[in-house]
Amino acid sequence: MKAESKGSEELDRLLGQRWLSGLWRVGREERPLDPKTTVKPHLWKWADIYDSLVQARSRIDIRSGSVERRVIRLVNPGLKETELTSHTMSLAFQLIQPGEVAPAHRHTMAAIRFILQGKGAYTNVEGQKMVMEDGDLILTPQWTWHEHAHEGDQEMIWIDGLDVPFVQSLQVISFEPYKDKRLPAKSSSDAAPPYGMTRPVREPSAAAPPPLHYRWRDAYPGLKRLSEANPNPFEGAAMEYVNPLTGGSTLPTLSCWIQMLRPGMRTQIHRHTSTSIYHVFRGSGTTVINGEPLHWEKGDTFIVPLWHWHAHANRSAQDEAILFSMHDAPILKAFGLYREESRGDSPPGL
Ligand code: GTQ
Ligand code: FE2
Repeated sequence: MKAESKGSEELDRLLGQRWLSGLWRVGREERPLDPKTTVKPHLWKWADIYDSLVQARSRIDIRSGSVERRVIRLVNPGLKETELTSHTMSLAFQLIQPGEVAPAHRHTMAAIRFILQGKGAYTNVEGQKMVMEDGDLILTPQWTWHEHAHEGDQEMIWIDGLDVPFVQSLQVISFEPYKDKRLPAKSSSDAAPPYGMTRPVREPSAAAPPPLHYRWRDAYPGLKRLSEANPNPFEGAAMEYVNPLTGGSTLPTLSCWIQMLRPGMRTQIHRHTSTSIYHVFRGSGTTVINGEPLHWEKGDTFIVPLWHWHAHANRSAQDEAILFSMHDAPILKAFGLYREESRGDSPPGL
């Protein structure tokens, strides 16, 4: 409660005129015991996303140059004014047609792309051309030049995940279009190999570029093996895409995971101060968030806001469920703000 006495009102007014404020004006609601978020749990259905992309395909023309990307963003029902997906991350779907070029630019926001369907498109990041295949993860670290182009014959769709709201909250957004029509690609012999753990031996002054491309064909066998071995009670079999040069998270602000729930698997309920956005790559299941079930199937995307109790279940008795996800946990961990709690049971309804 704010102090209401006449003496303090006068003092508050006086302090206000001096661009000062007494800490007694801060109420209980601004100092909650538990973290409070305006981000709401939500499920976006694939049928709605796909239909929206198809409608945008014919109406949004990226050849004319007035629009640079054919992208549809997920809007959190708790963040209608800003049209953000969460308070730290934004997630979107991008569609590109054969022959199209999404022109080069760079920005202080970092981006990840998880490829959903199609063949023949590539992303050029700083001259390194990466051909996209379903299930691949491709990184665009902050302030790197990037262009997408499509040389194949089927439309391509992928997920874009960015740390836009976080970078916005720090007021450090910079965005620069590339000076030329096309971003030159290095010949494959000049390019650093984007896959795996080897790299060219360099002169001492030359910094090694981080890996940018994690292929499904490399990620899946490890995931499968983990799921047969030792699932984590809260996550099932979950693998984080790491930066092998640092041993750290996928990007400084974002951690990406690929996760398998075996048929019939139910995870235990927990909550943490990081926010997670999940995309259903395969299978179907249910996630209970603060007691409310969200039923998901292939192509759906859902968000678990921070400090919400949640647990996942694979509804099928035969098929594996695979979730791709993006988390803002690296931000919280970097500043000592990551906290996690478990209740050790599964919620009713799972
Ligand atoms: O493809 O470069 O969804 O710059 C948002 C901003 C995609 C991109 C987004 C971007 C891009
Ligand atoms: Fe971009």
